[in-house]
Amino acid sequence: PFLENVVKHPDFLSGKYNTSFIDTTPELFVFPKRKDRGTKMLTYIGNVTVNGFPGIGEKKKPVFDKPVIPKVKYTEEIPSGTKQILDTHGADGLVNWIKDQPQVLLTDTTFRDGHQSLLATRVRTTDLKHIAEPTARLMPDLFSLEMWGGATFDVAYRFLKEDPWERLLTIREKAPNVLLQMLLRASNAVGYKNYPDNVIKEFVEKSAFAGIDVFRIFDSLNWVKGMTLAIDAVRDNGKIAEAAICYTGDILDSSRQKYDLTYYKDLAKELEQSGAHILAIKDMAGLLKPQAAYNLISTLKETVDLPIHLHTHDTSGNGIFTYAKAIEAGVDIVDVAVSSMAGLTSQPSVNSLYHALEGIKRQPKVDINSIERLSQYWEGVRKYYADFESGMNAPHSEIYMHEMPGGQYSNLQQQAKAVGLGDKWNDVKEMYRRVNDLFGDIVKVTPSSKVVGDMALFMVQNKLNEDDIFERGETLDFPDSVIELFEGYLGQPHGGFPKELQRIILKGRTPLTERPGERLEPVNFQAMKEELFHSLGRPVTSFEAIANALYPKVFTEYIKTCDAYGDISVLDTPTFLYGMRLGEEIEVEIEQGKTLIVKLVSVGEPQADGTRIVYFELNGQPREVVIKDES
Ligand code: 3PY
Ligand code: ZN
Repeated sequence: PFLENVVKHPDFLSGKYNTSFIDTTPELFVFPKRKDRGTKMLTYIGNVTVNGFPGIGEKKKPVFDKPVIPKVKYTEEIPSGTKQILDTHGADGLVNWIKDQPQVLLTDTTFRDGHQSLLATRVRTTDLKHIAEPTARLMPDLFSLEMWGGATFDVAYRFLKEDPWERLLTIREKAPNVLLQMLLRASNAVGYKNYPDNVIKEFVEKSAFAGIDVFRIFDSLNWVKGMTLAIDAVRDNGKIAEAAICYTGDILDSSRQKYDLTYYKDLAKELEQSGAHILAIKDMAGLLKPQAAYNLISTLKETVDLPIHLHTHDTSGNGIFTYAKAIEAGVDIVDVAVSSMAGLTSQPSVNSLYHALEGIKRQPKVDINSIERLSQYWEGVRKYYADFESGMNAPHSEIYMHEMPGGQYSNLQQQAKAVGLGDKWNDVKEMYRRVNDLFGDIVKVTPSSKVVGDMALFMVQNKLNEDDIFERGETLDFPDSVIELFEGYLGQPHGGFPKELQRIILKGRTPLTERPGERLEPVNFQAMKEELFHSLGRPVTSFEAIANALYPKVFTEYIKTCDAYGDISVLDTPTFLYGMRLGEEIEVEIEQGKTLIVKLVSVGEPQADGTRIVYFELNGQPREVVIKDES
């Protein structure tokens, strides 16, 4: 504690003293933790038992059946797969291999977009970890496993209080045979705004180092200028740059000329010239109708010499039909999820696609019995997260009206609830579409979709319509994200911003027209690590420095939670989300071979200061923790 006081002293922090010994002997500064691991964990369990989990609230823990992990022979060698092709033949060798495959190839999105789209991205590493190796063994013919990026990075720190890098390293170890894929929002990395160029380069380098092979790169306005830096960074790391075009509008609707076939053809050519190894069509909202898929894929096959990877969401219920038409047109790879995590706002089901293509030459190579077993596991896991389901339980053809990305649906719904608009969800969806039109019909995908969502919430909450915006806009405090979009901080939309609206929102400020990354000061990672060293009192890894550069507030909160509760990623999901029932006993493996046995004995009545004493037994010994009752 004495040393800790010294290093936290203002004179010490201000650099008045020579502190270079910190860098050379960091081990001196690893301070003993004040509370032991057991007490910290009990504090977490006590807190969630008394106060509930954010987004769920105080709720008695349901009784769950343990998800059944399919039995596989762990002693046998894991069959080799696409990862070995990449490692042996390089990115170009892999591209040639894709082109030689007669069957359609598959990417399994269950570990990322599947749960991002169905369960507000809440699936925890522990539930992925248990099924990663069985997946690698039971689906060795996958093109890739999409398991990282998109919203998973932020949600891991913000809500799950776990380290997304750990997730990547763990899955890499358990699935050494398939390519691991992530979704990278180009200059927005895995965040919601543009970052300096060196942050993007550092992020790509460290993600590649930690195990990512395929980077699906998209720009939320389809602005190629915003994508090339990320494409180059991926290529420089010897990995696969899959450049994506976000599909919006409807090429079958001749009254919507803005996003027609020519628009897509031109973009595809530009991305090929920019160095893409694979072209992705990212139909993030599930707007690509079957015949549109046929027309688009056949045209693009004639336009570029790249393998084409199609991504859709099954919200309308037409996903399998869309894939069947795309496969007929020669698409190389499609994105699917394991059946019990498929359909609706998620990807189409791999199980269904397999059966749908029976008798067709391009039927994918999968063992249907194996994927049924994987699906049974996921059926069990999904129940844990029931409180994060969107409530959508049938196909929604209204998607063609509001055009909301599948990955946003359940998240925006949570956001609406959080600001008291839970009962106005239908109004929010309708307003979402009206905001799109107000903004000049833009591509809606993270983060541009978040801006449209923020504006829709703002308008519904303040009972505003389009006329109000034009008539009273000068007096309105628009959400920050809206101002940033119109300032050009997310790049430039096709056809430019609506000028009058831009003038109203910016209230006289001049918007950017160049690439925001060119303007932003590079992050000095070395200085940042030193600063973090001082504030955290321990050396930090490059992974942590990146997280801090991407979202400093979220990262700081995460560190605080770790200090208060220790590593809670080791808790089983029901306990993590609901705490414990009176009299319940659980086992927690805090490290390999070291297990704690925790029993909840009783929860005391509220005391005068608003706290309650929660009584546990830890390995048979009585323990109590004091919890502030927030109710
Ligand atoms: C994301 O960026 O997280 C998406 O899934 C966009 O569709
Ligand atoms: Zn998606």
